Amino acid sequence: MKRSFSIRWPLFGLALLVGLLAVACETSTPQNTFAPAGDVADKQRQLFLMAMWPAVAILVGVEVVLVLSLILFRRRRGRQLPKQVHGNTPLEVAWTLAPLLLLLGLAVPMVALIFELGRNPKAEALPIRVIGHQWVWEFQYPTFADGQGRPLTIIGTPENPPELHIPAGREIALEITSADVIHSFWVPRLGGKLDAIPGRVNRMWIVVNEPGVYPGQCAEFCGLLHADMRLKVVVHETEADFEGWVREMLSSGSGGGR
Ligand SMILES: [Cu+2]
Repeated sequence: MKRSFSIRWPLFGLALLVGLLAVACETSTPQNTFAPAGDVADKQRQLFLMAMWPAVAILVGVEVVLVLSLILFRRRRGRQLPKQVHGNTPLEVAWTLAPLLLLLGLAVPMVALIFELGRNPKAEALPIRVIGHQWVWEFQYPTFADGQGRPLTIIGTPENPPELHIPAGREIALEITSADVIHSFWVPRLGGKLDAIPGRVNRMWIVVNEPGVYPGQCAEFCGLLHADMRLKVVVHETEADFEGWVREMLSSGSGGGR
């Protein structure tokens, strides 16, 4: 009888999938959460890896035992049915205690990290208001005002996304809100997403240690031009560089209130 099913196609599909999966290992991409450039993103990555590696070890361990059992103890001609067993107290106690201990062990550093990430920004942090609009971000620096006392304000357009300038090494207190619908502020290399909700201020702190430019985007579908609701975080090497930018913005009048 001719076989209509060939093992070649599933193998080919598997190889293709593994190849595609391997492409995701590239870490030099601009919005990669696995290439953190700030304290918050780095701690979030630690949290993820702390949960992932034990899970990978358990998956591999269980799968190896499963596959070996399937092969070694499969039904063979002439082989007797093995002795049938029901219940094994030491084994059952072990597989109840082991996950319990593992979870408790993971909970201690994880809960501590979650609290650290969720804390309020420090008093000396630089406050910046982030306001989501359909479909552009607005940034206000309440500590820097123009001649009329209006805060330095940066707002872009969907074609020309705004830049959020900050100094390296200093804690930044972001106060995130929205003027219309729900948006989500996300700069993957600096920290996780936080929703921008009308009528509510969500707070988040970030510290960026490496000067550079970090792209981000709205991460909550907010209407037709959602995909264009981008931003760039520009991190200045020193506080003096940053203040130079602030003065330039205020004197050119491009920054003052809308
Ligand atoms: Cu959006």
